[in-house]
Amino acid sequence: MATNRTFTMIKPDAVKAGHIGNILQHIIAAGYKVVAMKYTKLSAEKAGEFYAVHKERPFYGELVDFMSSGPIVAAVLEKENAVEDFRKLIGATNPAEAEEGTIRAKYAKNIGENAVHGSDSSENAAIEGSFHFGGVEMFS
Ligand code: 3AN
Repeated sequence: MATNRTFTMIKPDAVKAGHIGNILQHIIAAGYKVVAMKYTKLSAEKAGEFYAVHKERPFYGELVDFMSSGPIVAAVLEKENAVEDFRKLIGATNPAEAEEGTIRAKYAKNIGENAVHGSDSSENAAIEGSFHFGGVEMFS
């Protein structure tokens, strides 16, 4: 089943701007089933841990500050070809380059505050899902 799951976060910029409902509607309309979901806030420490792969990148500090700046919605989603299709649904990292109609084109502010996260592989989806949810919080 792992290959049919991805992990997402609606980031603090999109939550603050009131886009939770519209983004969830977009995701559900694309055929995703919610396996787990929570409204939560990352501490700076937890955000740093989540984005540890980017530790050496120049934007790491900014990214950690931003991701711990306000509440987020974290979710595990299920659909055939979940990871790849979700990356298409959200669009490019930089919303200025995101295809029209994608979530980032519609709701993201800039490359740093880009509205949503989507896992880049099934392996990372499983790691990221377990970071936020215990097994008893997932319902397939
Ligand atoms: P994606 O989220 O599309 O997989 P990654 O994994 O390259 O993109 O980057 C993770 C996060 O780091 C992005 N979602 C974005 O918030 C932030 N980020 C990436 N590139 C930059 C950048 N050049 N400047 C500021 N923040 C960035």
